Amino acid sequence: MTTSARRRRTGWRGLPEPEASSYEISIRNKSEQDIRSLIEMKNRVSFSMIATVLIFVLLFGSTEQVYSKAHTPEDIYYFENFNGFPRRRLPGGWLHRSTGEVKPTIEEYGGYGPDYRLVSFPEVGWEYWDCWALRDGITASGSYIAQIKLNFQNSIADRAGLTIAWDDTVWDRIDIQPNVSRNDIEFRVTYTGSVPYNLVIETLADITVNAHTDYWLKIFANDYGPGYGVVDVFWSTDSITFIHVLHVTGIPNLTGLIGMSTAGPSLPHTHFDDFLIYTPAHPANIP
Ligand SMILES: [Ca+2]
Repeated sequence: MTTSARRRRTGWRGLPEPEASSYEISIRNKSEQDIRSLIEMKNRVSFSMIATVLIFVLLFGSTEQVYSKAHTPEDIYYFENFNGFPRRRLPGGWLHRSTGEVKPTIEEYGGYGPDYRLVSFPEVGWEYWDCWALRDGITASGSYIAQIKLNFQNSIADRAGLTIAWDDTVWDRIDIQPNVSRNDIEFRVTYTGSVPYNLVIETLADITVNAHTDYWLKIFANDYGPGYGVVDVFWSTDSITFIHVLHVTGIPNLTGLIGMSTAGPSLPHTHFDDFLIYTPAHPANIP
């Protein structure tokens, strides 16, 4: 756990409590709204659980007291807009990995100054130089959410998206990457361990992927034991309304680092921004 990853006590819906800094509050509110909208979208929190929590609230007066009495583990909540990193370099605190010589760097796009900074992965044609930038120090496991904003700068190219469950010793991973030429989201498991598994990828919706268009890719991960991981993949054009695109079961492992990546014979020049990891102390809040 690094210092930049913030641990917080939870509110009654498993969302992070406010902090003093207005800068962080503005970011937090955006993400909280985002998380809340998705949680509401899935809407599988049982009424009985809500009723139980409300009873506790009434009994003890505040959620802070409820959870401090119960010694509940804290959330991990991490949001990164990359605005604080210097240009032309890899962002600090991120692991860079590539099967070739691809280097993502911080760039400014659409204007000048920190507000326009993002992570840019370069275009590489016909080399199979897959590339990853992984947030170091946050090993997600159990139930968690990850989200990235991405914008393809090439219309004829391959894949860019999220990578989860990264094992840095063997590069085992799950790459969840929209393909800008094929108009779909590819879900690829690279696993060298001994756990038997039966991966089933169910496509629930068709999508269109255009270049020079902002998209948000979000995943819900739920680990029901070795070989029984489940990931649901969502896609949005406005960060508010998400389409449920993939339901994947039989995943061997969901524990590991999370980051962004490009892949394929033709690596797309891709802009990534607004990266989010959220692991709630109360996984029941994640459907
Ligand atoms: Ca940014």
